[in-house]
This record gives sequence, C-alpha cells and structure tokens, in this order.
Amino acid sequence: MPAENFYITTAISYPNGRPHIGHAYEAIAADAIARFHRLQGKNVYFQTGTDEHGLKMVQAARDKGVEVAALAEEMSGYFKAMCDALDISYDRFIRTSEPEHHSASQALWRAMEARGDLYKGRYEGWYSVRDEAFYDEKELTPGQGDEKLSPQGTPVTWTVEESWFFRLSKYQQPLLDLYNAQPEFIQPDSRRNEVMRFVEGGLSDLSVSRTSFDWGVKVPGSDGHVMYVWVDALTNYLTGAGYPDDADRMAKFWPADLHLIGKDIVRFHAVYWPAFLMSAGIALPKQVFGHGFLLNRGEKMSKSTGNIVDSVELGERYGVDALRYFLLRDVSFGNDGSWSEEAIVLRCNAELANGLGNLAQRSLSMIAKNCDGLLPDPGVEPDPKLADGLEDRIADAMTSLALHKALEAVAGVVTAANQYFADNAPWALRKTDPARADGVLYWTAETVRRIALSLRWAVPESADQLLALVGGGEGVLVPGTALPAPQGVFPRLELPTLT
Ligand code: MET
Repeated sequence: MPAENFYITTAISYPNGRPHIGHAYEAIAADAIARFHRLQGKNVYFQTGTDEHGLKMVQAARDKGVEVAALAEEMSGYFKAMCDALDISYDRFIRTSEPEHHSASQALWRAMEARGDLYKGRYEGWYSVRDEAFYDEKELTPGQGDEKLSPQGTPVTWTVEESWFFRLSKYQQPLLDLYNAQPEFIQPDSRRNEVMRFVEGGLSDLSVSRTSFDWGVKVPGSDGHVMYVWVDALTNYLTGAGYPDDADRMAKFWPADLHLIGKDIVRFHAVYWPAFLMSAGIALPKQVFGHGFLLNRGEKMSKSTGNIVDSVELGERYGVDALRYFLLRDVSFGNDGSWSEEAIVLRCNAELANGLGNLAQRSLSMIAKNCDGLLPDPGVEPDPKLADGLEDRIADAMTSLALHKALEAVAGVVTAANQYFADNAPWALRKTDPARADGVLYWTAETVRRIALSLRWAVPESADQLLALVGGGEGVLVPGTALPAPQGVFPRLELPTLT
C-alpha cells in the first residue's frame, strides 16, 4: 500500500523586513508536525515561503529607497536562512514572485471568472496596508485625531479605485454550511466561533484587483490590473500542489491537510480561501488552524516598539533544539504564549539539562566505567515499563495539535526515569548486587532510547545524538552493544551576563 500523503503549510511571510521570533515560532510548530507525520511513515509535503506582492511591499521598498523586487529578494533570503538555521525541514520554500506561481494564480482567476463570480466595478472603502485588508466601516474603531483603526489596531485609509470584484456574498450560506458540517475545518473552536459570527453578519463582495500600482500578478485579459495580494498569496498552496497542470501531484497533495497560520489571518484562510476554491470547483483544505501570538513578557512583538528578536541569534545563543523545545513545550498550542530568555533558560535547564541530560549522562557514564562501555544485560531485573503507552499518548495529543501535551507526556517519563534511577541507586547496588546494578542501567538506557525516539520531531538533532549514545534505533536495545563515549547532549544554559 502506498504511504498516506500529508500536505502541511505555514503562512507565507511578507518579506518587507527581517523575520522575528513570531515567524520562527510558526515555522518550528509546522516543522514539528511535519516531522511527526514523516516519522509515522507518511509521505509529507511541507511548504513555507514568502508573500512578495502588494502595497505593503511597494511602500516598504519606497521607504527604504530600493526597488521592490530587490527588497523581496534580499528579505526573502533572510526568511529562508532562518528556516535553515532552525532545522525547518521544508520541502519547498515558495516565493510568490516565481513565474510558476503567477501562472497558477491566473488559472485560479480564470476558473472563478468562468463561474461568473468576477465583475468589474469601483472600490470605495477602507483599506489597511499593514494588514493588506479591506474593512467594513462597522468594524473600525477611532484612533488618534481623525485616524480610524482596523480590528487589528492598524490604521486604515479611504481608498477609491477601479477594481474587479469577487462575489463573496454568494458564498455566505455555503460557508456557514461548511463550518457546520465540518467543525474541524477551523480550529481551535474559539477561532471557529469568531469566523462564524463574522460570516453570519453578512459578506460584502470582495475587491480582488488593484490599479494604483503594478507589483503583483497581472489579471488575465485586463490591462492595468494586478490581483489583490491575498488572492495570489493564498494560491501559493495550490501552486505547491502542482495546480493547474500537474494532475498526478494534485491527486497526491490536494486538498492540503493543514494550513497552520496565526490567529490574525484566520478570516482570509477560513472565509476568502474556501470561497475562491468553491467558486473554482477545487476541493477545500481539510483544516485551518490559527495559533496564538507569541508575546515577549506579555507584549506583542512589533517593529515600532523595537522588541523584535532575531530567532537565529537566540538559536545560536541557547541552541536550536533548546529554542524549539521551549516554544513547543511552554506555549499551550493555539493560545497566546509568553517568552523571555529567562523562561527559555529555566525550562530547558529543568527538563533538558537536569532532567533528560542528567539521566543519560549518569547512566551512560556508569556503563562506560563499570561495564567496559558495553550495554549490560537486564538479567532478571524486571522491566520498569516507564515509557509504557508513551507513543500512544503523543499520537493522541498530536491529533488535536496539542504539541505541548505531547512534550508534557515525554517530560513525565523523564521524571519517572530519574526517580527509578535514584530509587534503585545502581552505584550502591554495584557493591552489593552487581547483576541488579546492570539491570537498572540497562532499563535506564532503554528508557532513554524510547524518550529520544519520542522527541525526534521536536528536537531532531539532539534526539538523534541521544539515540546514537545509547546505541539504539527503532528496536529494543541489545545487551553487549558497544556504546560510544558518553557526551553531554543538553548543555546547561546561562543567561548572558550584562556588561
Ligand atoms: N503574508 C501574509 C501575512 O503575513 C500571509 C499570507 S498566507 C497565504 O499576514
């Protein structure tokens, strides 16, 4: 039987500046999920990339005094470098400026046009360049002076422009039917409720082209119009699946299994995107999951407050796996989470350095010293079954994308194994009952193997190092195996001293 396919995406980022830890967080979470499914034997396709068109990019380039294509090129490079530095196992890093993506977007456009869902008109309304979003008057709140703010708190400007429209209003009922029939389409439930309220409130037709600038995908057969950036941005998911020409690839990877995105862009993914696809007669993705924001000591990262942190630097300072572990373990996935360097140090020292690292180091150095570096025999020492059911608990947690719960289950086994090691004191048994001491060391090493295997999706490099140290892989450890010299896998972290 061919392996099951699994297609997962992150949002694609605007390369109008450098990536910050919020981008790293989404990439790490998606990577963890992608790796988990690969380890389950699935044929995974994982796509991330950059969203390079739109007014926001045009304005950022103008502010910096550079060409927009040059800005996109340079900044996209930083996003890709971030993914590479953080061990993000993407299969494709897509850029919406690629010709192949332009063709896919135009094909989707034509399909919506053929359905009779596009018409030409004049857009008059509020637009937020920061969100690249249109808003209804009723959604706005007053800002300073005459300023009006979007629900995301970004300034909006009154915009009048000749434009193509998409008959979004026609899809109000089909969308509500979708949310009712498939509650898992939008998760978590809190986001689903928000979207349902929004759609129940009525949908206006959507302006889907711009004429005031030309940095975008050209509207087929309509000179002077480029597509509204979200139309082409969302289409990246189809481009990656081979739309429109590669039917074999489409059959494998479409519909996508999971679009992992931030909670601020759920509306685009759970309202506009399925409406476009319904219009074009294309199957809908199985799930849109809106994760929470990552707050720095409770504050949202923002360029204006200057609390942007370079995740690549954090990875260099504390270790990529420590950063990954912290983010996946500390944040209750789906909710907002808070991070600080102190919190990274605290969590990783407690559970990685002192918890798992010590367990491995203490047991393996005793094996090196007392057992000639050969994995001892369990003898009659009973299997303490410390990791019983661990894999199932992780799989359960991953089904509902409770990444933090999956790691909590692993942390529980680490604690139990340390307790087992301390209670049985193999260093003391060595003098009174060496065969039992051997048995305790064997079972400790075997538990470390199970833990390491269970962590491969979260901290890939460290988990593999740990597996190599216990001489293990998929199967139960074999007594007599010669082990490499033990080495610390999880260094104790320290906060940089202030100078
Ligand atoms: N560039 C968008 C954002 O960062 C996401 C596009 S996902 C199709 O909000």
